[in-house]
Amino acid sequence: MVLQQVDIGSEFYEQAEEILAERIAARKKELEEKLLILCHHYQQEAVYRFADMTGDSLKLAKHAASCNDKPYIVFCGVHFMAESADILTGDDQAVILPDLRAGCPMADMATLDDVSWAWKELEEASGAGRIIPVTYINSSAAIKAFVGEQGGSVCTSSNAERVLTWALERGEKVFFFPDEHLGRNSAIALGIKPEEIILWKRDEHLGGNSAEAIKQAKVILWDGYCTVHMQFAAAHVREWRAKDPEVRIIVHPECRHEVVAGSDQYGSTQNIIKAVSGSPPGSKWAVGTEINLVNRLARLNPDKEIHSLSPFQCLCSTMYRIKPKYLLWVLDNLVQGEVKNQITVDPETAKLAKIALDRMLEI
Ligand code: CIZ
Ligand code: SF4
Repeated sequence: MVLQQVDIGSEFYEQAEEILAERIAARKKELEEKLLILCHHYQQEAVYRFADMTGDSLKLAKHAASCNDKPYIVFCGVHFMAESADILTGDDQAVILPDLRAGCPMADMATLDDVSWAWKELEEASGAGRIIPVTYINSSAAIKAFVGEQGGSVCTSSNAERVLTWALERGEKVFFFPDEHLGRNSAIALGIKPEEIILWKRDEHLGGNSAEAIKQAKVILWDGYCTVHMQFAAAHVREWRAKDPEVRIIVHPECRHEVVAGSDQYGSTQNIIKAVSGSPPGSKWAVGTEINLVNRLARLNPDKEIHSLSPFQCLCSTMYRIKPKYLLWVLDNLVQGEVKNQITVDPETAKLAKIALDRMLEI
């Protein structure tokens, strides 16, 4: 069933920001016993300030599962994150996404049909070699279920190298999706030769590769990407180096390899926060990730100089759809006993997807 965001009406649309904030705070108080509000690091401040817990997608999903006395989990993030939370939480907990249009373009670049088709072609072309699928957590529950069924694992941007190592110990090749760049950066960090890493182009026969290239490959990368992190370029790295030799450059591994290679360090959102917050006063940073997180780091670390690596505002526009008016709309409905925008993964898909998530947690 495809859910569509309904019109929330002028009562919410035309409300002033201060009024929305007051009403959200009041609703939160009323629902206190039953409600958990989770906010991803890329959320805007007007929403983030109401979080009971903040974090990356996995930390938030695990936290929701540990709060099994909370029947209402309002997930301020994107669709795949709410799905992961639904998979890990109990049947008596409802996971709610305040605006159903908050999807992740990267996750949408790997549909189950396309991946299953590519898997079939790849198995035929690679001969007897066993292929292990690895999916980044930024993928649909259906894709995670496919991976669970085929003996593979989920990974996050914190553990991609560890999961790749695990997969290469079990098979001859890894099929990694949906993010080409996290896959390439992790494979190169593990010392896999560039000629053993190939790109699978979604719309081409054999992904645009020869059967021979597939036989030689160790890592096969889906051609998905993050529209936000693709905005960071090697030229930005060079410009910062020329402008200020003292600046440390830290980027997310969803950036192109040339950006990661030019940086001083790279890591997941959690690792970026740790590195920047733990650096000595006076440190200077250029950060290659989503602008809401960069601005928050700057505000929380006034003793440091913190900038975006890019001269433009690299905003995740789908995360940005979670606005205070949508948060208030779901809370108002909860007070009246109505659960709006619930994200549910069907039990069979959830069971298989959980196998792939549990494998990651064991690795
Ligand atoms: O898993 C997450 O939350 C994402 C999208 C990135 C990260 O590095 O935390
Ligand atoms: Fe998806 Fe990129 Fe937005 Fe994360 S920042 S939700 S990967 S589009």
